[in-house]
Amino acid sequence: MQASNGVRVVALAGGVGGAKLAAGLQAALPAGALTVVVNTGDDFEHWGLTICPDIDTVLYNLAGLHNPETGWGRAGETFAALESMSRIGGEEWFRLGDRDLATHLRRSEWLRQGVTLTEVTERLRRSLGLATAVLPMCDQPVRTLVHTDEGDLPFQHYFVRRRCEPCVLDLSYVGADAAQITPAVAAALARADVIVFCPSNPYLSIDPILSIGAMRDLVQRSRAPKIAVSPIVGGRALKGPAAKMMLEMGLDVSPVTVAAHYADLLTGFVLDANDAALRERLCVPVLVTDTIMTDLPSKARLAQEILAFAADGVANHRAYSPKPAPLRPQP
Ligand code: FO1
Repeated sequence: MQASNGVRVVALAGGVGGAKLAAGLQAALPAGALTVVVNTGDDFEHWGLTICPDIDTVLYNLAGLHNPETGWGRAGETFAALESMSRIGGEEWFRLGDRDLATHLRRSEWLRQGVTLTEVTERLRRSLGLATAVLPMCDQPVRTLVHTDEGDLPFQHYFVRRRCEPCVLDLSYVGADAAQITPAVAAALARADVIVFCPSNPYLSIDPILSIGAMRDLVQRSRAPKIAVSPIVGGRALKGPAAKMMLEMGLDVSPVTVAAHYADLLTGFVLDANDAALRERLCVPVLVTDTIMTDLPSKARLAQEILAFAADGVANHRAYSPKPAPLRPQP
């Protein structure tokens, strides 16, 4: 679906930080201008259902249905099913609310009928009346496996059951080699005028997306400005284990590490004002601003600033090529 004035933005997102900026971009853009490509490495089978936390967190945030305290799950949620489930010996460590459960039941029913995850997500998006496109990174199952000092843990076991306490040694995205980029994602990237790397965990949310088929190449080859927003502010992650993991993996807990991690994919980087002094250490143009998103107006403001920063880059594209174009050999 194309927006009236033609601008098309693709956001790569996972987790609560990604969902927040997706909502901000939606508010800042014409209806239909935004496509969100979502991490599915956090997905898992639970209660006999296929749970897709990052897809649901994006859908709920875009629809304004999310729990504002946690960022995930539904606002005004009840947990009657969870209580009954635990009474009959069902697992209760992953808190599935009653409203949220309908999403998992309906998705699992469709998946069992052979409907692709992309089509399932499209149906859920339409049921919420959203104009923003929400695309899983792929239709094949990819599962983030966390290699820790306590052994290999499926993502949700690390993140929720063990509350991110084990020490992270490495990560694998099981199934990524066999997964293919979907036609919908390829088309969105091909026509993108701006690509935004949301302030998600680079290792848990963005890397799984980039690990799928030709994804990294398509992003790299895009002529669109590619802007990453630091998920690290003042030496810590605003939410989740990014800072703790970076320390455990021997990395500097710094936006500079994040920018270097994305390496040659970026044409611009967004630093929080707390980290303005790091500007000189980045090799791409930098926008320094308040990146803390507490409510919809702050999400929309950040999104507007990112889009203006990208537009400057488009206007003076030369200023954004991180390295000068190679000299053409003289004939
Ligand atoms: N995160 C938690 O810390 N505890 C939970 O019980 C929990 C339940 C949950 C249910 C549905 C859903 O969509 C997300 C849920 N999350 C929970 C968040 C989820 O683990 C993470 O948001 C992503 O997987 C990574 O950001």
